[in-house]
Amino acid sequence: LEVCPGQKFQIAYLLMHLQDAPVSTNDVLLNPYLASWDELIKFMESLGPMVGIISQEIETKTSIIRKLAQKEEEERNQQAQDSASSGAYVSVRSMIVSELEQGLVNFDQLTESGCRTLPRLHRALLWLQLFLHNLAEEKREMMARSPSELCREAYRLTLAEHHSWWVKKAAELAFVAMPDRHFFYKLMCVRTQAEAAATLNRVVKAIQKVYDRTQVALEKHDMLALP
Ligand code: 1Q0
Repeated sequence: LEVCPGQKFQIAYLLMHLQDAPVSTNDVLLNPYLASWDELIKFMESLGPMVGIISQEIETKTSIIRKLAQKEEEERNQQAQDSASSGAYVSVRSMIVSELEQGLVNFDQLTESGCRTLPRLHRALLWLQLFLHNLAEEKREMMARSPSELCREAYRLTLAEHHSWWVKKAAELAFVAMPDRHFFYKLMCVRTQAEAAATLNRVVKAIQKVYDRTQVALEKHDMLALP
């Protein structure tokens, strides 16, 4: 994918970060995972203040993991002279193992950990995948529907299940701010639905791989519903 001139959000960068994330046969690197979210924040920022609450929430969640990683790195640097040990927050699986060992994960009540934060981003990724998949659809019935409708529908089928009443209300407000199809075309530097579909389907595929691997890792440790 090529970079689109004059735009902050770059779908090419989003795709690049998503494709950089899978590592070994079943793991996901956290740096590119979080970088994907940074790129999505840029998209949200181009939509204006109505959706500021959402970009702020993503920022909060990514910062929690980054701060834990930083703290862990500082502690590791103080302890080990050999500096050969690699970080706990390199990948999803290394984070899970390390936080369990450190006793950072609480299955009964809310404590700030990477392991309870990741599933929040993970669920949002499922929403995004479904939304972009439907936005890519070239069938006439689907193309007749606005991004705003597609967004709402995808939300109700995925993320909404995990959200409180007031968060759902806030989400409904955000859907209204969703721009039309042409905004998305411009954003991706494409002109037709066929071109949009080609680009979006690459992103959807990349999300799928990241999502599936994260899902398996979280499921294995029973972490999908951490409080
Ligand atoms: C216009 C876009 C609409 C997006 C639809 C999702 C709406 C969600 C509304 C969320 C408001 C956030 C308030 C806080 C929620 C938290 O309670 C919740 C749980 O955390 P906790 O700590 O309370 O247990 N947090 C979350 O669920 C985190 C994830 C919420 C963010 C939803 C992700 C939105 C992603 C946006 C990227 C849009 C990209 C379009 C790309 C187009 C590419 C061509």
